[in-house]
Amino acid sequence: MKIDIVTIFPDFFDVLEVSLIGKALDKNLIDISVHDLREAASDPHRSVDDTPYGGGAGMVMSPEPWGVTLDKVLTKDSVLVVPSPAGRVFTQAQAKELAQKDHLVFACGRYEGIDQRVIDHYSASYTVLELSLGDYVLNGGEVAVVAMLEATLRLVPGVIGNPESLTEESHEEGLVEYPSYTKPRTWRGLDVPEVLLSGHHEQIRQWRHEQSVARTKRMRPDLLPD
Ligand code: JFE
Repeated sequence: MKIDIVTIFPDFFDVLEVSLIGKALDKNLIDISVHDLREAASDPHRSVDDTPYGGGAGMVMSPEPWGVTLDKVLTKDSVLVVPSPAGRVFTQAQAKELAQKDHLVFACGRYEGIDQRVIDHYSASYTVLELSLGDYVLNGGEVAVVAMLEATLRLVPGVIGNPESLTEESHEEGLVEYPSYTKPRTWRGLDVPEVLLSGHHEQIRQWRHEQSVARTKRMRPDLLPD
């Protein structure tokens, strides 16, 4: 999979060189290029923003540097992902879809966001996904892209060390995870639930499912059907 990221903070993506994604890069399973939007700025000050038409606080990212950069990076099979607090919420289902693509391009906005015509222009020729990480406001798209990439790339075959942990996750789809325990058997007076020490695999499977359902009801009732 090829990934291009456009940002005014290229250093932000140094974090992708560590852990799981770093190893996938070493194995050439994925190829990530980070592009500095300011290289497409035409003035000596390399400005990429301007005041908003209609007034209001803050600045808006100018369309021209985006046009210059995206025209170079996009190819016929690209999917353009634009993080935005106004986008659809990014989900595990979205991560699974993105993991199937050959080419992802991420456009990281800053300030109050990108001139809407950039999204409108590329939507005529490409799949453009405006995606939110959740219902809170970040200062820009970079943190959202790191999270979306981690969620997506761990689903690309070969990226994750133990693919069994992926199939196990999918068994309990629509529910939150059951609680996990490791040694020691007693810690600060708290015992590991007896059933997990029993060796009765069917009972363990059933207990974990019950825990998932109870936790989902308590923590994430929005995930359960009414
Ligand atoms: C950008 C900003 C105030 C945007 C009207 C680009 N889930 C999520 N939260 N925040 C973002 C995503 C996000 C994504 C891209 C971004 C925030 N900002 C800051 C500030 C209003 C904004 O949009 C700029």
